[in-house]
Amino acid sequence: MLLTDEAPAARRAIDPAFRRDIIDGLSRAPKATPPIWFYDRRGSELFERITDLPEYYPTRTETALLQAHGQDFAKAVGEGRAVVEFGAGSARKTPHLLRAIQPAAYVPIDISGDFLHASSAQLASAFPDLPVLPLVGDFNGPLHLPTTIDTLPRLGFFPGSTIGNMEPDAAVDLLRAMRQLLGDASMLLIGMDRIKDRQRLVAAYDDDAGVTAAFNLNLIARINRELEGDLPIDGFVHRALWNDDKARIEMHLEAVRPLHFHVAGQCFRMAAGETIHTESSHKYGARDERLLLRAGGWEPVREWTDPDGLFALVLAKA
Ligand code: AVI
Repeated sequence: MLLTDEAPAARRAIDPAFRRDIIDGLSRAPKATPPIWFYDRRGSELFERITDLPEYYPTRTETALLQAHGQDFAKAVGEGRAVVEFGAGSARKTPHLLRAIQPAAYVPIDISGDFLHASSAQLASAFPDLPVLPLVGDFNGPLHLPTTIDTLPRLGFFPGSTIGNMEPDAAVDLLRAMRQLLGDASMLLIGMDRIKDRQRLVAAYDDDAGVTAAFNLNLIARINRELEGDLPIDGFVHRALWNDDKARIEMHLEAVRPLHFHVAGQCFRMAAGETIHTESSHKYGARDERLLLRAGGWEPVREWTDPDGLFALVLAKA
């Protein structure tokens, strides 16, 4: 049962926050833009392709954990909760959880409305008795849950190690905001990517087929299309590197020659070799995970990992 009152995508205005974030990001030194702007329609499709790449272990490892431990989740979480998924995207992993815990409602939240509505419709037809209440929005900002779930205890679901795309202080703020949004009786099931050898990490963000490079470079196409930009796509290359000090993968767009371009009427210059830092993907050790959750107001209660310890699903209570 799909319940939605959103306007179709074609009628939505371009987000002025995109303009602000890109102009601010290109004006600072070093240049850095927030990763949320990767996810236009093409970016979301490219991300789906990334999740199927042989080098990109997080998605299949987390999916296997969700498939394998359904009974454990049901026992630990109980029936009749409203599942609130943060950054639902295509929600490909969600059916495993929904089947296992039999929730009373499902609220997928995502910034990309087109994608969200398509995946919500699919889920609603696979679970005809489940109220599916999609919410288009940025989970980093204020959100209002549908009033229909007011009386239900909530389970926040934040898979995919998306928390890793935030700086640790922002991650703590987000966990606190989730705690506030979901309420006292809530639980949170969160996916976190573990620290592992550098080679494996870098390969996951710089695949042989070049899909992650296309995903990164798509930001330039989006800026040109939506913000009257004239950045030369062939003036940039994709870079992925492991920053060991900060325990994170960084993605950059590196200028291959001196560049001079415009965005929304403003002029920018880059030296050859200078980069735009487009994404960080922080990785956490087992103790770091728990520390982060506690700092965010959540008490970890259980944890599931694969035999190689690549990825962890952590269940926490408010
Ligand atoms: C969405 N997020 C968790 C992905 C990650 O692994 O940090 C985004 C991504 N960027 C490049 N590949 C995947």
